[in-house]
Amino acid sequence: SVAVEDQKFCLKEVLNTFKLCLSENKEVYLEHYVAGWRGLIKFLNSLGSVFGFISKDAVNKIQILVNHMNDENGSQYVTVQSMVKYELENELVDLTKRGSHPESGCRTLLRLHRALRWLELFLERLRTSKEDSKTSVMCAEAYNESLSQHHPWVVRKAAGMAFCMLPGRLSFFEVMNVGQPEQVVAMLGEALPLISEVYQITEDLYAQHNLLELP
Ligand code: 1PZ
Repeated sequence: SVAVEDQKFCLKEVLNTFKLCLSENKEVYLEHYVAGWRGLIKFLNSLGSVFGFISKDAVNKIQILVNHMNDENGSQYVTVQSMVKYELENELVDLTKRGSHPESGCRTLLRLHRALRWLELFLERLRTSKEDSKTSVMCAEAYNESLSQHHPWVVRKAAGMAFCMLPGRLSFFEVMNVGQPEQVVAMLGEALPLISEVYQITEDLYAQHNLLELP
């Protein structure tokens, strides 16, 4: 039926949306960036309700960005580059401490951007994993190397507990719905450079404008 067809979910399509993210002159389209995250969240939700507190925060962040894209200044929110320029020129970003712009596009996207680094590290581990590798360990290592540095103790604790609930490597590959493990590995090999490039371009842009520590 149509309903079942709708639920069919393939991680390959999601990771491919990161291909659409980059414009010819290497700007990052917010529309596709957000679409990529939507797909990842759908995937996360399919892993179980223990990940609800994670997806809830991500959904929240995405909604903030979508609201910016849909409001009267939406034309300034076409790419990450135009968003940064617009918000900085119009003093719409809290630069050193939280103030009148707690939901700036810049600080909101930064949270997703940091999570994208986790994703990159995690997927790279998954790609090169052995049959007996544990997803929970790969996930925790990737987290400790990236996102955890920006999280308080309580969040790190909760995240660590959630990681233990991840399905094993083979079931995890199955949920990705890409095919045999070899096909998953091949797909990851294709998708990872795209994700890395989007990450690096955003990272350089934020570094250039001193935005990497936005409150
Ligand atoms: C497959 C297993 C999924 C593990 C995902 C690893 C990320 C763990 C993150 C746990 C944190 C969630 C609770 C929210 C924390 C927020 O405080 C922070 C900072 O935002 P602020 O408080 O400054 O507004 N939010 C984030 O760091 C964004 C986290 C987004 C995580 C998205 C994960 C999507 C996973 C896709 C899976 C394929």
